[in-house]
Amino acid sequence: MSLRNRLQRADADLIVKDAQRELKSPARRLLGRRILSLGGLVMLSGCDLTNDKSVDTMLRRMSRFNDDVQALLFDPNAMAPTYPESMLTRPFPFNAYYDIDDVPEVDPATYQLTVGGLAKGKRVWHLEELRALPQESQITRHICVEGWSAIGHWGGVRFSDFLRRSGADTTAKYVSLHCADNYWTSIDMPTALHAQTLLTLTYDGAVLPPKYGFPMKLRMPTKLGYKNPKHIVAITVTNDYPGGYWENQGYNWFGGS
Ligand SMILES: Nc1nc2c(c(=O)[nH]1)N[C@H]1C(S)=C(S)[C@@H](COP(=O)(O)O)O[C@H]1N2
Ligand SMILES: [Mo]
Repeated sequence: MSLRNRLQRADADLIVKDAQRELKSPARRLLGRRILSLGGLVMLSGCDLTNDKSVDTMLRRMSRFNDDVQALLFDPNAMAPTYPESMLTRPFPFNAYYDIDDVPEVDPATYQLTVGGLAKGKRVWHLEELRALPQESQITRHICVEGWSAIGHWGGVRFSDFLRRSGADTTAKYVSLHCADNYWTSIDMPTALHAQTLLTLTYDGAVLPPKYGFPMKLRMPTKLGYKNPKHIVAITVTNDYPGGYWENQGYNWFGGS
């Protein structure tokens, strides 16, 4: 093999490794290992991999393909692990796309949560109304792709309950969530309706503090950290793919954990 060919080969191996990382274990199990050859990837993605842009396009297509596989494998009745209080991580880490000094201050007196899109029930919610709904609590593990995980205790309203009370069309594909800090993400409807998906108003038995998302964080133990939005101000039910802050920069959209 010439040096040039060897270099190209090393590149190809790196690309396959990247793709393997994108296409996480459930997808690998489903498809078997053989498909993850460079030739297989090229065939699946329809990209020729002659430049960085086509590699990027291929990885994005693999990621969208991975979304479909994860959606197929998602079991709405399977529960994420829960933990005893003795295993709580203290202090629970803070993370956002900015520094802790820049956490948004949401005024509870004027705060409104709006529900838009494919919903024909209650459109505007005030904090007191959310607090008056039946509350649940859970101790689950939050996993951040930046390389840490932590066990926390959240309490709040079952999101499926909230969506029904808002008259949401639960046959729609997506629920998008916009935040007071302009962060946004979106989730698939089966996850929105999962029994452990909670619109949380408390952390560790007290009102959710600003750093953890006051007045509320949508907590999904079946999804990675970046899919768990804090400081939500608007919820939209839609069939149009909404993307997300990190998702639009290449993070996998389904983001299952
Ligand atoms: N509004 C908003 N929500 C967000 C983020 C953010 O920057 N803004 N970051 C996400 C990421 S990457 C993580 S890991 C968790 C961190 O939540 P925590 O501060 O409660 O640990 O919030 C998620 N939700
Ligand atoms: Mo994260």
